[in-house]
Amino acid sequence: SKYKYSTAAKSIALVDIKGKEFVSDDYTNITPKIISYLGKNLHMQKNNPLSIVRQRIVNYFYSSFTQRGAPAFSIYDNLSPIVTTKQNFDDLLIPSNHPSRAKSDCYYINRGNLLRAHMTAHQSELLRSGLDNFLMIGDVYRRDEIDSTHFPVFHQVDGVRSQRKEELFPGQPDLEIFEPNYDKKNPHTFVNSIKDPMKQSCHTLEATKLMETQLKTHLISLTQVLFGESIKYRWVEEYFPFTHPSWELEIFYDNKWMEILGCGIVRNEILVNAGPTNSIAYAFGLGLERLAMALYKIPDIRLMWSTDSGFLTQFQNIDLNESVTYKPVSSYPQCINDMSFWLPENLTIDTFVSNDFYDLVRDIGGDIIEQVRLKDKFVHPKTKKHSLCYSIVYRHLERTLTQAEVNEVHKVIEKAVVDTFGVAMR
Ligand code: FA5
Ligand code: MG
Repeated sequence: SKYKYSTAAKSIALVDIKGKEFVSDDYTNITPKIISYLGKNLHMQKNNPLSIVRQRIVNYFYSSFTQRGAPAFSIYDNLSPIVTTKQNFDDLLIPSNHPSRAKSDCYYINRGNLLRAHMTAHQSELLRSGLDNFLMIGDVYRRDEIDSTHFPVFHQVDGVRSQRKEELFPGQPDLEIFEPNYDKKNPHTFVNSIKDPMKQSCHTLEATKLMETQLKTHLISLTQVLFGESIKYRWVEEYFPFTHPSWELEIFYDNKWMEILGCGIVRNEILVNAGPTNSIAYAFGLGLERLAMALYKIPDIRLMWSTDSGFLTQFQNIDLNESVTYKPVSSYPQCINDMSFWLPENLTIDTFVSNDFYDLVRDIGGDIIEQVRLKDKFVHPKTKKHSLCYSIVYRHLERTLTQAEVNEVHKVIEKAVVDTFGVAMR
């Protein structure tokens, strides 16, 4: 059977990722399945919708911002997804107890290294190398739920645009980026607060407001270039540890609001730690899958990974700005099998880590897993034993699965769940 699973593989001492070896520890939770996605670079594959959207975004920034006739933005689309916790979190002022660092949310190689959870992980190093306007494009990895808009690997375009006083306020020498008590020569002596919802304490209101206007104008015109002038959108206030103030942009698609990006004014501490002490910057991060799904009406995020010609030819040699509506190759039937189990004494329905369960299901079933949903939780009134029931939805995107084949996979998953979590099947 091709659906084999060995729990022994979890205790390997060395993790080999694309020929590079890492020593594993109590944080290691990266799986062979996830490692197999590294280097696929869908955002660079010619006929992949993600690559078409990437190209359109790059073109927008290339044509909208030039310096002496040359593009003002540099593009980084080939940075290794293996990053340190310093890059992914510390450099971005993400506190050590922040939930986004949890083992249940990230793919850790070991305590010090992980697969980047966002492209913002590269922001500080690129600022440190002296760049002021740049885009970072690549694959990001997150442990998450399983449904039509979530996949553990997706793609982001992150950007930074920085300006000095003369660039932000040309011909207005009396307008300042910084409040008078901020000393550019000794920026570390200034304690920058984000208590004021309008701005960081080091920045003037004029500079913050002008940056906010530019940021929002640029991202809305990008959205209109992609979806047309009539696209419905709204801004939502947000919080990110690395920007202040911060927002998210939502577009109205398929009768609901869908978040497409997060953005804000870069925390001055990040700029100062990386070098620049006299500029202000905005940053944003947007998801390529969500844009491609909305643009081409692609109903399932797994299709981005399709190597089926029925999918790829629909995007072959199309004009970049051509409007394409994905036509389902055909829809194969689903098989839904339930799995109920009693938790061992050391676990409760609240401490059981569902992302661990989802990963195991995906590790074994691979891409035929369409969705996993929690169907029922139950505490036995007498024995006080805890029980969970999940529905696993199986569907192959390119052929019909037989119930016998699904049952076989389902059994292998059951056995692995018993071995891994110490549960008892009901
Ligand atoms: C971030 O990742 C921030 N790093 C973005 C940012 C950059 C903010 C710079 C400020 C400055 P967030 O987790 O909201 O934020 O993800 C950003 C975008 O990625 C989302 O708006 C969405 O378009 C996409 N995204 C996030 N999670 C998923 C997912 N599970 N599947 C598909 N797309 C996703
Ligand atoms: Mg968000």
